Amino acid sequence: MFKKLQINQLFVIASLFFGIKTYVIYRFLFNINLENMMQETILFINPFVSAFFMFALSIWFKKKNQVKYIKVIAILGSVILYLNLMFYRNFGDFLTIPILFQGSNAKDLGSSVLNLIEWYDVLLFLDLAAIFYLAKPNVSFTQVTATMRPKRKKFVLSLSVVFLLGNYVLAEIERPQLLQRGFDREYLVKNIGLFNFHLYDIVQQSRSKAQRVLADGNELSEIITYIDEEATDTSETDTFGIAKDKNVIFVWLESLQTFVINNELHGEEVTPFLNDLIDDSYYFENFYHQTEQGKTSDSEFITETSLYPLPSGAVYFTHSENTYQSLPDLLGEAGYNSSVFHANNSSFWNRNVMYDNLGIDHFYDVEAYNVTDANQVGWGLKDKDFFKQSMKYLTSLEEPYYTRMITLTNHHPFTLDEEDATLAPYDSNSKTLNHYFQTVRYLDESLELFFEELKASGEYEDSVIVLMGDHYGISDFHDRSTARYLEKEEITPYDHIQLQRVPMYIHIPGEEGQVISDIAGQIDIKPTLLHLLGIDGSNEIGFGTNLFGENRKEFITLRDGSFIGDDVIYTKDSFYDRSTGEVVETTDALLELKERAQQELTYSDQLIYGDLLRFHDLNK
Ligand code: GP9
Ligand code: MN
Repeated sequence: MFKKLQINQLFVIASLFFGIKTYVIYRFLFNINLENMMQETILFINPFVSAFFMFALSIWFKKKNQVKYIKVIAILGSVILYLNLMFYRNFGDFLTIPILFQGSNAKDLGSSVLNLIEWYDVLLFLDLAAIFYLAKPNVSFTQVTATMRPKRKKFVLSLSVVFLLGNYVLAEIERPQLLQRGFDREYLVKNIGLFNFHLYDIVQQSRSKAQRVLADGNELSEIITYIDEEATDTSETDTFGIAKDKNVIFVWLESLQTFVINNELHGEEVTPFLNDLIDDSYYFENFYHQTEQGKTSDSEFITETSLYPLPSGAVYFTHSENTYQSLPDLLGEAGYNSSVFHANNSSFWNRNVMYDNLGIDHFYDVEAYNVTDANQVGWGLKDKDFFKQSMKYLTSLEEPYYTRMITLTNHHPFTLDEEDATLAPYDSNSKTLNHYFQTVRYLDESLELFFEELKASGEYEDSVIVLMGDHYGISDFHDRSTARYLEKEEITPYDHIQLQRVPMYIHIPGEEGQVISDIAGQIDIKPTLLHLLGIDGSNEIGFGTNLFGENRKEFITLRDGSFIGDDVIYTKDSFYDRSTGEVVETTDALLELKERAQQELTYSDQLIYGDLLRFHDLNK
């Protein structure tokens, strides 16, 4: 009564069934955030594209194994999906290789496994039942035979690869550099699907595991010698311990660059609060960010480890299992309790994993906040609401505490609700730059509000408040408009480096302010904070020096190999006079300085790739 099925039909049917199931799980059982039609579309296409690829491979097997292969893939795929679903129900995140092998999370899961199963989960295996039924040789309407000609086989294979590539191209359009940078497991899953995400994870993890296996502790001694000579400053100054036992409230200023500080737009100050704050803070006017592709997460990494981030990818993703000597760990030993406040998914930049490793005691992520349509814009909760809602947690922290608060509103594309804009936009060709000033002003106002809240709650007096820009907000792409704003003809390579300056404030209530012009960078934060808190960090391996020391290093290296010296700036194969921006002649002394500045990057990379700090720990 029915026409008999053939293998080529079975794999198509299997792909359809399995694709539908996968889509239902992605769309309705995971809580994946979909912001636009493009994301909806990719999420819809991907399950079928992946399933088609997996099942279509069946035609390359020997006749008798083809059906077996289809069954195995269907089972395996279903198990992977279902395990992820259970894990997701508990942790709101996807499985990764380290989690599987590390076992700690899985153990937590073990105890509550029954709670993670729902009655309707049975329906998630319907596709399996159907595939198995259709594949049965005795079922009257089924007879599986392999009759495909080689030409057709190749066609099917090419088709499945083209589908995959198409999916990848769409993902790249939606999220440029998705695979290089990783961003967030949720982004990866929603753009390339769970199965491709697992492959990606396997490749990433094996790469870094291999480098780790090959390393031994021998490389370490040369690095330690270098650090002792170059990056350790044991000079005594009267600032040592001036903030002893105080709380540290460290605010991350999203995308804030120094060029807006003490600057104007339409005759108005862009950042009135931050301008005034200079008067009673240590303000570092030549402070550089040193981040790369890992953006905010890179700035977090540099700050808390005094190591450089990696030349590509986010170290928070690629080396989250390494041994580090982190600031929170060290402060923990000194009796501090540590936390991070940030109203975003905990898996973004793999923070949930990395924070554990860095010894951060508590992460107040998006779940800790009440985010509504009215109080969010752009990337999420508006900064003013973020600070307001954080207060109840902040005031309940056990003292002394070290806490980081990561802002979000001043993030590309710098969108703001009209009612929150208190500065008219700029009027250049760059929409991005035009709106940047408005969100910067909003950030400035949120900080003012936060300081008021801190004072009202009594947290202010016992705390050191640190404010730091995480990285640039305006990229080279907007150079023409930036040049116009800065009243320059063009942005030269020298200007580009100077634009990498970000604001850095250390505000100690009761202390007088001071503007410090010495060159400084994010790499210096860890030793500087330890110094102010009166904690000995001389055994720590790191490339920064205390910003209050006398014998500071003579250069700040940026991640692309450019560096800033006391008198020169090096970038793009040329040296520039630091104060005038004029090209200066290359001398042997300058080349030697360049060698030294860049040597640090190599050492830092070696430490991370080889996970060398695990050996240092043992020697301690
Ligand atoms: C995301 C926020 C912004 O949680 O920190 O990240 P960015 O894109 O600036 O790295
Ligand atoms: Mn950022």
